[in-house]
Amino acid sequence: MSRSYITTPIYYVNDKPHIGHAYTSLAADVLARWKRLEGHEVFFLMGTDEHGQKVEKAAQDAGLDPQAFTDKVSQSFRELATVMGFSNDDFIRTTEPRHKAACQALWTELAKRDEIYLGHYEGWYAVRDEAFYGLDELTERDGVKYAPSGAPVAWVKEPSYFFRLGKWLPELLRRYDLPAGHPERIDIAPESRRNEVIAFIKQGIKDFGADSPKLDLSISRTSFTWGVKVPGDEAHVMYVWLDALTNYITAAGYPDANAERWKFWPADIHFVGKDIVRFHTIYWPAFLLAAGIPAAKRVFAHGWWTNEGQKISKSLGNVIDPLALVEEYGLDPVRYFLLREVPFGQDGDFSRAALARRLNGELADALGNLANRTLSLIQRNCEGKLPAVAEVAEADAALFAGLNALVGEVAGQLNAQGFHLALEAVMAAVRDANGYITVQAPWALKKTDLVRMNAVLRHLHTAIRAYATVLQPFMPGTMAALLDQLAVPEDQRGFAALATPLPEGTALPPPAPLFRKIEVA
Ligand code: ME8
Repeated sequence: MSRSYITTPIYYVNDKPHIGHAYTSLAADVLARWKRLEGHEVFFLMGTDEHGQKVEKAAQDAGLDPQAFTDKVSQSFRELATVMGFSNDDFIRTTEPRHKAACQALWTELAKRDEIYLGHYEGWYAVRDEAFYGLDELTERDGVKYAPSGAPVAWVKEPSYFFRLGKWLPELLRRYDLPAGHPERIDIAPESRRNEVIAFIKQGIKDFGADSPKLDLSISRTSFTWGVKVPGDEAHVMYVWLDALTNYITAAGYPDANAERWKFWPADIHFVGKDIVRFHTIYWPAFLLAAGIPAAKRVFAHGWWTNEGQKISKSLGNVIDPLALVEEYGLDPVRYFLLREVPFGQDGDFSRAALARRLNGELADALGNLANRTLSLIQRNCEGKLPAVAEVAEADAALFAGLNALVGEVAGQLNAQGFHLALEAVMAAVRDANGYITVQAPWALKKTDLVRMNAVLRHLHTAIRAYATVLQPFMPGTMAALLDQLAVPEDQRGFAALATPLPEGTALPPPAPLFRKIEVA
C-alpha cells in the first residue's frame, strides 16, 4: 500500500492561533484527506513548538511558568484543529518526553559522527525569529538594529556548540538538482523558493568557501534554560530550531528503527510558510544527512495573507482569528475560500468582499443550486427514486467529457499543491453542468419526453456525485451531507467507487440547501 507522511509546521505557543496557522494546516489536511481517499496509508502530523527564548519570554509576560503556559496555549492549537476539522493522526508537543529523547538521540548521533564541536558564538540574534543574522543583513533605526523580518536583534556572546553545516552545502545543492523521482532528490516548491534557497547557499559558499567554519551553525545556547538539555553538557540547551525540526522524526518513532511508524519516514511533504523555508530546506536536511538519516522528499512554501490589503500584525490589531471566521461563515465555506482565492504559494489578500463573491457565486449559486435543482426534480418528478442509468447521447457528451478526467486532473493538481487549480477544475465542471441543465431543461421534459427527462436527471446525479466525491477533502461536512442527499452509501465515497453506479430506484431523501448566501455590505 502506498504511504504518505504529511506535516505542518509546529506552531510557537507564544500567542493564540491566527489565520497563518489555520492556512498551512488546512492545505496539509486537504492533501491528507485526498490521499486517504486514494487508498494511501496516511500519517498526518501537527503540533506545537514550545521551547526557546521567545516562548520563555511570553510565559514570563503572562506571569506563568513556562510549562503551565505552554500547556495552556498548546491546548488552543488543539482546539483550532478540532474547529477547523483537521484530520491529523498525531499532535506532537516538543515538551513531551518522547521528543526530548529524540532530540538527545539525534544530538548524540551527530556528536558521535564528529558533526558537532564546541566553540564560541558572537553575533546578532533576533529572539522573535529565533535566528542569527549577519551585520550586512541588518538595518538600523533609532539606535536599534533590525533583521530583514523587522524583528529587533541583540548582540549575543556565549559559548556554543556548532554544527558543521558548511560541509553539507555542496551535497544539498547536488540533491536539489537531481531529477524528479530520484530517491535522493530534495524537492523545493514553488520554483521561486527553490531558486532563492540555491542562490542563498551559493552566495555563502562564494563568500566563505565551501567547508568554511563561518558557514557552520550555532546549535546551543547558555543564556536561557527553557529547552532540551545538551547531552553531557547541561549548561547548554539546544537551539530551538534543531529541537523543533526534530519533531518530524520524533513522531515517526525516532530513534527506534523498529517503531511502527518509522516506515513513514522520510516524510513526503513538509508544508511551511515562506518565512521558514531556509530552516526546512537547508538546516533540516543537513542535520538529517549528517546523522545518516534520509531527508524529507519535498518542502512546499506557501505565501502570506494580508487583511483587506494591509499587512497583518498585532500592533495594527488586524489579526484574523480563524475561530471567529468559522463562527461567522461556517467551516466549509472558510476552508473553500482559503484554498480557492489565492494561488497556493503566492501571497494573497483576505477581504470580506472576495469571500462573499466566492461563497455566493461558486458555492451557493453554482454548486448549491445545481444540486438543489436536480434533487428537487428527482423528488418531485420521479417520486424521489433514482432513474435508471441511461445511454450517453450526443447532447450529454460535454457533461461526461470533463467528468471522466476529473479525478485524475484534481489528483495531478494536488500532487503539485495546486489547490486553487484543483478547485478551479471542479468549478469549471460545475459550470458546464449548470449550462447543461439550462439547455436540457429537464423541468420542461416532464410534459414532453419522460424518458429523456429521466436520462438527464440520472446524468446530473452521476455528475454531482463525482463533484461531491472529489470535493470531500476540501469541505468534508458539507460534501458528506450532499452525498447523503445523493444516497451514496458511506462505503462508496472513495474514487474507485465512482465506477459503480447506484442501482435504479435508490430512494433519495428530500433535498435541503447546502450553502447560505452572505449579505454583501
Ligand atoms: O515558525 N499568512 O512557528 P509560527 C500566512 N515554530 N501564513 C502565515 C502568516 C500569514 N499572514 N503569518 C504566519 C514557526 N504564517 C516555528 C515552526 S517548524 C519545525 C517550526 C505562517 O507559529 C508562517 O509562514 O511562527 C508559518 O508557517 C506559521 O504560520 C507560523 O508559525
